[in-house]
Amino acid sequence: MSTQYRVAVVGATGAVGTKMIEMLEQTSLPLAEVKLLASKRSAGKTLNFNGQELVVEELVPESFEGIDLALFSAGGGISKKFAPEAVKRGAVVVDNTSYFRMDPEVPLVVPEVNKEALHQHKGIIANPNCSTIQMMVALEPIRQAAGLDRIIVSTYQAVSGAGAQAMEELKRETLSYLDGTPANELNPEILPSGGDKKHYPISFNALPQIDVFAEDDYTYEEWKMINETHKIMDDQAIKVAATCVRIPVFSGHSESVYIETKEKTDVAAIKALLEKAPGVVLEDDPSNQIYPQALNSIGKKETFVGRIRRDLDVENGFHMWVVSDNLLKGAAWNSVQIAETLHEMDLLRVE
Ligand code: NAP
Ligand code: 3JM
Repeated sequence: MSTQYRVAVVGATGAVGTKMIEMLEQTSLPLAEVKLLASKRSAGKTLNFNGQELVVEELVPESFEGIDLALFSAGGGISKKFAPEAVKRGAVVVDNTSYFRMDPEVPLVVPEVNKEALHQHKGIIANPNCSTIQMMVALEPIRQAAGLDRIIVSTYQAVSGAGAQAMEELKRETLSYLDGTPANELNPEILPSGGDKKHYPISFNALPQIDVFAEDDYTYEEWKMINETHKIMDDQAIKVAATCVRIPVFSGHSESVYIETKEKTDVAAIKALLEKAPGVVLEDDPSNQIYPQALNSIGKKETFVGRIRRDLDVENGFHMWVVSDNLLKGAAWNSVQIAETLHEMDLLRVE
């Protein structure tokens, strides 16, 4: 096929947007044009794309005239208002925010797991939450082989998942604390959640709150992991509980995942499955202290899995450690991978 795509990146100056640009520099998609969009504040700024300086433009509905593919990561409010404007003008939208994820008309896709759902798209495809994506990549091969009855996950999430300003906050607080400023004088302004009333230091801390609190005292981030797992695996019966924690790491989300399979299996079988699973790198050699680490995941597209052990009390219960670059597989790479998959399936168009 000779089509070349005109692509818009919405939120191009952000933590996710800048990684979108890097992923587009590496993509196999044939590109005719890349348009960078952000708020009025950034209009006129330039960003490098494949050695070329591109000027950032202010996002307006007309930005999408002539655009074939729009990658959104500028917050739910922007997606709500502008994704329909993009579709109206003939663009396919891959949206990184939570705004459309649970809409039954919108496929929620991790290509390694449920790319067939792309056939149902009506112009908008949702990219799942970063913490959900890496967990799905690790668990889908096990679900296919032995079924999944229950998942209990605790996350150790990097600050870059909360945006560029949160990364600055971690840096400022760390330097300030090491310079002698007491913890109660660090003046946090963003974390744990920009949208909540109180703010706490992230430097030298662990905050068991990501996004705001919701039903049953679970946070929205925890509800995202629960609801999105059901939708992506197309199984409402999987029991899921999540505890999401922010830690003072810049990039790379880590997760302690406990599962109970429906059928009998063992550690050796799970390792053999993950060894050949798409998008997974098995790093599991305790005798040589080999296991996934957040620092090593930075810049990589894969999900790293290790520390696989049987539960000592529950038959068919297993524990593992799952790590991935939250800005890549958790956001920018999964979005560009969705676009590449749409192209391969001849679905990168609005009917
Ligand atoms: P960020 O670093 O704060 O960047 C926000 C981006 O949005 C910037 O480019 C900003 O442009 C742009 N923006 C803000 N207000 C805008 C407006 N009124 N019009 C146009 N552009 C506007 O945040 P981020 O970490 O990149 O995250 C962006 C969004 O992506 C999040 O809000 C979230 O919904 C989504 N996200 C998804 C995942 C995932 O798991 N899939 C992970 C992280 C984030 P300026 O530079 O002009 O302000
Ligand atoms: C990750 O709308 C907003 O303010 C964005 C909040 C946000 C989200 C979200 O809900 O879209 C920040 C960071 C996410 C996400 O991926 O769910």
